[in-house]
Amino acid sequence: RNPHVAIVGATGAVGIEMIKTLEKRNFPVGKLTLLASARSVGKKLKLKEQEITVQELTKDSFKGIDIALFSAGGSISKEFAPAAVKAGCVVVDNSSYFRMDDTVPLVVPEINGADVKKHKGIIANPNCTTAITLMALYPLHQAFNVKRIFASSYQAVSGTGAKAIEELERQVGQIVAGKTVTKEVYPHQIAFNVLPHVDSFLPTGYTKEEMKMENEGRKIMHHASFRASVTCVRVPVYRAHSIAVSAEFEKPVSVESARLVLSKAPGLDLVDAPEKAEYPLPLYVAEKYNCQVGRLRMDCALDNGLCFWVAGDQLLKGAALNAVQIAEELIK
Ligand code: 2RA
Repeated sequence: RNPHVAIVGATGAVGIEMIKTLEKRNFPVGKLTLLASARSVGKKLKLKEQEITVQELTKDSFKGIDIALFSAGGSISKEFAPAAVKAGCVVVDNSSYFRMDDTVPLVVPEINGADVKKHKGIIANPNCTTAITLMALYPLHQAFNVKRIFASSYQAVSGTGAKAIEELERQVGQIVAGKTVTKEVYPHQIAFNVLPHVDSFLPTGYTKEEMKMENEGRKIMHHASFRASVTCVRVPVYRAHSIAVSAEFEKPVSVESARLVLSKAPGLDLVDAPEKAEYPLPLYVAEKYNCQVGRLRMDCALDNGLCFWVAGDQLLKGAALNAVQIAEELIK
């Protein structure tokens, strides 16, 4: 029989994309259960013209459910994922809570899809910035053995959730109308600004978000010595992340050899003709499944390094698409 699927956090920005992605990819859903907090109970969402009413998430919500896609924050995953596993469910968790747990595979299917089968009930989805970056970095690693990267991210407000998307929209309108700008989500105005502050600061001066690239990259690429120095920046873009990367390799790399590797990489399109002003743009990569890479050039400050620019939809490859692809691996 087709699996009974639940989505925890169904009314959030990622949850809604999960429903759309299940439908668009014709995932064989036997039944869909939508779970959220009490304030969302009664809302109706559609899967293939079938209207489904959101139910309140409880510890008993998982009876008879085969796969539960979680995207409701780390505290909800911490509290409810074990109960879901106990009820016989396999959890695909988009939060950061279980990512570094040794018993939990952390998976980008195009990279380490085989790790899905090692699960003990929970499989973690990587941070969106990590997933999007690795879609270009991993093929290059396979060919040239990456040692370390230096990167800066340009992260869409969708990464903070629906309220942040609304904040950007509201602030732009307030500015255009000459009104006072109001802030509810970010510590500073995000419209016509950039914030070098994603997630919380650590004693080292990096943020938690910035360290995810190295921590998660090591686990996903099975590359324990991988190093990444990253600055994560929130930018006034709705739903696609972009990352500027300088990567240093063990084996000699060239733009031509890198281009050849990237042109064959799964889930990635090479958009690299700067002379024609063609390079990945977050405004246009939004709502696409594939990530895009461009601006390839030899790094002028590294002995054997390559610079590139990679962009991808934060709600899709950064979250909902990757989670559904993991679910697809589960039912293979
Ligand atoms: C962000 N990567 O963009 C984090 C969580 N989605 O805010």
